[in-house]
Amino acid sequence: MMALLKMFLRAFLLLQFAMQFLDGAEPQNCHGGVPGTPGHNGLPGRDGRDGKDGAIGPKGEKGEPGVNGQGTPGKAGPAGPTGDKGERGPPGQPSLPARENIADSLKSEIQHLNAKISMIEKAVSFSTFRKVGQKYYVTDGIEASFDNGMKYCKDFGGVIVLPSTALENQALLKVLVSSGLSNKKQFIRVTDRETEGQFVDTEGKQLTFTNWGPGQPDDYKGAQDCGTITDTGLWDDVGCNGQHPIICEIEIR
Ligand SMILES: [Ca+2]
Repeated sequence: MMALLKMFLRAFLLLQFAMQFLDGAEPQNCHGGVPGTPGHNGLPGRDGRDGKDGAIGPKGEKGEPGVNGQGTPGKAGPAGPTGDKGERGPPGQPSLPARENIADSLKSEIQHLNAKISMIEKAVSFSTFRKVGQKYYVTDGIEASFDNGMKYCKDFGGVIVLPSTALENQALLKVLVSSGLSNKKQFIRVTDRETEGQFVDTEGKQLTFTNWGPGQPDDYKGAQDCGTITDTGLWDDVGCNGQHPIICEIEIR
């Protein structure tokens, strides 16, 4: 039995040797042992380096226009209508120069008021006075010639009275009556000494109002160049050197 097994084994080895020889393989070392079973596959190697950039590809197709794209701003449109005026803002603080101006203005106003008070004090110092608009008609019943009457009134900052409206003429008549001098004609500031028949005021200005009585001015006896007012309110020309009560008008500004 053992002999049979040895023979079988020897035959097997011979057969394998012959097959290797026939396959062209190098003859194994006669002294080598039986080849082992093939090993397992090894692990995958590392990734290689990146390759070079490839060639530029063909140009892509033109894209479609965007939907919400915003263009460049257009030109400014015309100005709109003017808005409503806003409410008045609170008053600002005046600047220093403005405050100085206000101070100067107040100073000037005080001086003006002082002068005005002084004029009023003079006006009301007369026994008869009446406020007519911006003027005071005043009298103490002093009688004088036309020229002296002018000087007298000037001392009080005034002139001989001259009504320039029917209303003022009426006011003057009231003074004439209340002063108790209605039985006498009072001088009014009109004269025709420069040009006979042309009555003007003492500054040579044309009269804007006259109230001559019937037939007046008549230049009676060629010696009547100054005007007076009678107790009816009508005017009459008389001699300038006659003595007549003087009523002054003092303008308060
Ligand atoms: Ca006359």
